[in-house]
Amino acid sequence: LALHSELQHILHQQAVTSVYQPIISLKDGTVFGYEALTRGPEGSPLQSPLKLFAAAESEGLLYPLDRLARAKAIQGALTRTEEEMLFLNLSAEILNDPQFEPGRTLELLEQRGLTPGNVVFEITERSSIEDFDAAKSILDHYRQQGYRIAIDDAGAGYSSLQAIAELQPDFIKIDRSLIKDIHRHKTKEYILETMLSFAEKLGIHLIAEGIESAEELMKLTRMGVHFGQGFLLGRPGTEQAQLQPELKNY
Ligand code: G
Ligand code: G
Ligand code: MN
Ligand code: NA
Repeated sequence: LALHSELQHILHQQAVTSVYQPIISLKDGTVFGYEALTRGPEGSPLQSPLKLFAAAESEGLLYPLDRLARAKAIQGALTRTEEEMLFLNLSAEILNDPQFEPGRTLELLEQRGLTPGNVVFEITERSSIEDFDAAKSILDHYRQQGYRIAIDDAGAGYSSLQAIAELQPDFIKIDRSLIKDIHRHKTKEYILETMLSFAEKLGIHLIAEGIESAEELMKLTRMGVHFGQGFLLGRPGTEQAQLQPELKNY
């Protein structure tokens, strides 16, 4: 009950904010785009997005929270140029929302001078997609409108490589559990090599998540991973100035 009223309060006050974490091209160190990460109000038990979205789901308020979070993410986006991409997390459950149509998204993007071509929807692989065929046709529909698709947290969830291939994503984001200390674990390296070759054959770009050390960054760059994200390259924040010194020297 307390959670429910906290959520309703958050929705009513539109009290969520977005922080943005850069996604960097490992070839030349340039900013490829930003992932928007939603936060509840400071001091709230629902400040963490994991708690916020879990509560919304169990309280039957996922759809309105998702719409609010996406609107805030677009309004505050750091993405400034035609080339920079805005990565938006999408709960797989949202693909069942009859009201989830990109119409409003499009309007908000246009207000910011952005287009669907600037947007990558990240679908998490952690929870298996229940109605796979329905999800696929919705994603195909978005792709036709110019949006791009990423499979989030890949390697940590349930989707088979076959399922990933069928969704035909533009990007696969490799879960940070696979990236952690990759320079010291041969099995992680072999798994990533396999995913790289798989992705290359299908024309998919890989994004390594959770890069925290220079050793990891060097290894991933040498292996030919296209893009990277993580505390080493930039923490979630609201300013371009968030970029860490490591990156400026990179
Ligand atoms: O920022 P970080 O702490 O904590 O985010 C934790 C998780 O919350 C991540 O897995 C991220 O995908 C998810 N998350 C963050 N913002 C959103 C959002 O706007 N929508 C959805 N569905 N998930 C989000
Ligand atoms: O998965 P979600 O979209 O899955 O992933 C975003 C989450 O990962 C956020 O909670 C963000 O704060 C966190 N994150 C981003 N970079 C790093 C990192 O280098 N290390 C760790 N531990 N977490 C990170
Ligand atoms: Mn994500
Ligand atoms: Na992720």
